[in-house]
Amino acid sequence: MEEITRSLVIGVGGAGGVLATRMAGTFEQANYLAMDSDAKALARLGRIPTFPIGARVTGGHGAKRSMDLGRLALRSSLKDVQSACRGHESVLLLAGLAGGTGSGATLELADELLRMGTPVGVVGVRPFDFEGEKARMNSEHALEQLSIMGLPKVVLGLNETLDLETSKGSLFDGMTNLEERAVHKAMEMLRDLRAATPRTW
Ligand SMILES: Nc1nc2c(ncn2[C@@H]2O[C@H](COP(=O)(O)OP(=O)(O)OP(=O)(O)O)[C@@H](O)[C@H]2O)c(=O)[nH]1
Ligand SMILES: [Mg+2]
Repeated sequence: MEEITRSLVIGVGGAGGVLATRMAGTFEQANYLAMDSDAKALARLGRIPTFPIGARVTGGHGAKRSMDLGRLALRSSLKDVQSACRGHESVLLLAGLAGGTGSGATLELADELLRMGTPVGVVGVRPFDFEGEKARMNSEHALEQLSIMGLPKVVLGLNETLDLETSKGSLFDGMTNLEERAVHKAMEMLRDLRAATPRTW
């Protein structure tokens, strides 16, 4: 009983997988999945189970910053995704919102979880300014849609790591710092989702 009512943390897309893997290293009281339309990116991760989506629509090569392709990737694997999510008391999504998968698949998955009646929250990462207009648009659109859905969300900006870089050290230090803060926020959100969920045991 305890096992099947655990929360599930899903890293969606490349950055999502990295964040979920990092979180699994510090927080053992959840189940984890790394979900991506990019087979190579999944193969680079260790530690947590991987879950390829959309092989038929992306050929396993990722959504290449296309939110529509990210949405399609999730929808084309919907049955498997539903099975993986079923039986968890809540689901937390971690994603880089600039990516095609990180934006599109995250939105589709959040929508599906709402339909399933599963409490869901999102911890998202905004892109660097230098990633360009497409990245910014994906991220802003995803945030807008998540707000319309009324989902709890926390967002951290990659640009903040540039400030840290100048004050404290390398970009790597800045990224590590951001990822640690994202994991911390994710743990807080899981606690909040848990507190808001009626217990069935
Ligand atoms: N913190 C962090 N951010 C990352 C990492 N890798 C990529 N990002 C950022 O995450 C955002 C989305 O990039 P990806 O995760 O590569 O994109 P994706 O979700 O895989 O989407 P597609 O590749 O387009 O299918 C961008 O702003 C990247 O800069 C990472 O390892 N750590
Ligand atoms: Mg990718």
